[in-house]
Amino acid sequence: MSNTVSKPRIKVQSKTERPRLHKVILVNDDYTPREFVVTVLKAEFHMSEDQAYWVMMTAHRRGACVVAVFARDIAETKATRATEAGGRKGHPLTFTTEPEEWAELRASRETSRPITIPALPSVTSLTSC
Ligand code: TYC
Repeated sequence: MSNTVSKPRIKVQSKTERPRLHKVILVNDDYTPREFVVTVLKAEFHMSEDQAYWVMMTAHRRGACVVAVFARDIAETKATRATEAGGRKGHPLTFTTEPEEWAELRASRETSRPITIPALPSVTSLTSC
């Protein structure tokens, strides 16, 4: 039998892990009608006509636009639902998701609720814009 006494390895977790926030991104294409994009944004993301129009136009002009920021699961579900809404009508409309570092920082200071940022100027940081 060995005389070696090994210390129990205990990892102390100092704080509760916060779910990573993800951006939902609207991607431009050449085929989906503008009015249809606006309709989907209003239905899936509860935007007003004006908000939806400007998000659609930003994606149209710049290639992509951040629609909103949510916890990862919600972002993925919404992006899938919105993309499928286009697919059902035969449109190539696409919503993607990606991690949002800035929103995580802000949420860690303020609240864990999702932050909706339609047509945020920081969209310029997107590689696709
Ligand atoms: N570019 C499309 C058109 O001219 C409209 C459109 C805008 C499509 C944004 C997708 O994410 C999009 N009909």
